[in-house]
Amino acid sequence: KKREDVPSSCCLLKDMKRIPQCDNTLGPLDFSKMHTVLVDVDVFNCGAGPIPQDGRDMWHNDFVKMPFSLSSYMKTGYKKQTNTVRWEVIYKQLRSLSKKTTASVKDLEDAIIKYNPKYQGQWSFDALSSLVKADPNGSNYSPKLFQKIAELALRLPELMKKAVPLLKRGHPAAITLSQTQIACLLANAFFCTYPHRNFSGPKAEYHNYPSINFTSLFGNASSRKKQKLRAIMHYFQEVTAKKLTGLVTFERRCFKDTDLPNWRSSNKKMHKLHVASYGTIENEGKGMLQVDFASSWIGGGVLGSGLVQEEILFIINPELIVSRLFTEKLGDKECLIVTGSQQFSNYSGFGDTFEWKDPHEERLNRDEWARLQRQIVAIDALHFKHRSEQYNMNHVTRELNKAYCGFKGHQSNEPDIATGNWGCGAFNGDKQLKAVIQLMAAAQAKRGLAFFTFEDESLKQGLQQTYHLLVTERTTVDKLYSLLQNYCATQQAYGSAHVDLFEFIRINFSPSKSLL
Ligand code: AR6
Repeated sequence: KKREDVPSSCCLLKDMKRIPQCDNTLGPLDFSKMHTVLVDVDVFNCGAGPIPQDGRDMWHNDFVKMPFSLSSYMKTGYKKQTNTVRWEVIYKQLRSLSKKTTASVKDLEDAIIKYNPKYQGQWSFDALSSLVKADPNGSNYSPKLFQKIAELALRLPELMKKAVPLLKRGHPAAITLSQTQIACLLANAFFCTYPHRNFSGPKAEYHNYPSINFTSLFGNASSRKKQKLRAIMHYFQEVTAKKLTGLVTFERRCFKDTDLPNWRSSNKKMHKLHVASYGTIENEGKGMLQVDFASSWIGGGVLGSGLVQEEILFIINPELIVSRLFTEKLGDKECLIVTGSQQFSNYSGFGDTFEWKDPHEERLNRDEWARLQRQIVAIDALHFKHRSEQYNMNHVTRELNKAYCGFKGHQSNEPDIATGNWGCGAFNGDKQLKAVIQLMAAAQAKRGLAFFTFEDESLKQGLQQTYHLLVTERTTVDKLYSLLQNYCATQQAYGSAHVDLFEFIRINFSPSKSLL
């Protein structure tokens, strides 16, 4: 048989279920104890668009500490130091910057340092300067851009009247806000205005949260930084020039032990699978639940030098970056689902070859809550320093549970899932093992998988054959689980001599006739 003729139980890409086909009615937009809505729901439900919900500032451990809070002070003055409300300083700086006919990177730096004086001489802006200087046309920077971002940042007190809750570990909760509110929050991140967010280390108040102020994106010039900044500049060009109409929801899902399957005794069979070596999660997986190969610190190195799957996703959909403001580090049984974020940029390459290509024309429809029909789930795989660490059932079970948290839907009619080599790049996972783990989690969650191998042709063939065998043999999840126990034991026994998991499955599960 030719390789292409391998028997396959897989389905075609066109047979995968996408959001528009799911048609789950949402009903009117509503808030609850678990769902904070930062726009006025009555006005929104009347069709008058998103306007900010009234409320008051909360300088409290359960909420984002806003730079305009009257409780946020800083010391000003030289000889005689006085306490000044932080926003007064920020306002003065950003207002005068926004009025300038030309604003340079140095002007931006001077403004930022005025309300972050501790970092004078420490924060570098060389990546931003080299972008603006070296390539004024191709950089997506335009002479008035910094002024426009400053104006947008200054609207924070007017746009964010209601306090933003933190999505804390162990507490399932959701936040819905408008794209305009997100743009304003990100403009503040760009100008590094968030208080208490520049320190790291175990004693820092936000030590369990990702960074949000953009300072780390501005220094350490490199070609990666340049490409990332081009995308960010393009985002700000767009959001300061065009009216944004949509909403976006960020939902933290947390599972209790009792919500998790008993993998040892699950009789679920394989669900639908499509495998392709061509295509990407974000393009060919449009309309499906798209997996973000995440860091437990959501967004990973997006504000630093990282530029693999998660960082690229966040750079082309910058609204995702705002999740770093309020999402505590993910625990083992948690995920974050983002519904409605907009893609602003197209790209080519990956890692060092990544390049910002051109503006993305968004063609997705919106749901009843004006959210674009794009749903992304962030699940963080384990990071294995040594590949051999992963052949251990505690780790395998952790990964099964994590994938299940991401895959298990809320409703009966949910889209299929677009995924691929989750945990198998920066995190060093075994592609075959991770593929089988995701197959088991999808079977348990009863959702189809579109699996993009990212040009790995042999993984594609192997996965198709393995899946065909599992389907024809009616293999259940518990059988696969106990096979993985044997597999891990074999791996440990063999030490460095690697045993191929697909081969191991073939030997163990093939019908006896084919073994003769
Ligand atoms: N579509 C499909 N497959 C892809 C795509 C794509 N768009 N991009 C990459 N791949 P990696 P990890 C494949 O290393 O190992 C970040 O810093 C490609 O084969 O991004 O889970 C996070 O913040 C690639 O090698 O994911 C975490 O800290 C493989 O997916 C950390 O990396 C894995 O991509 C997560 O690392």
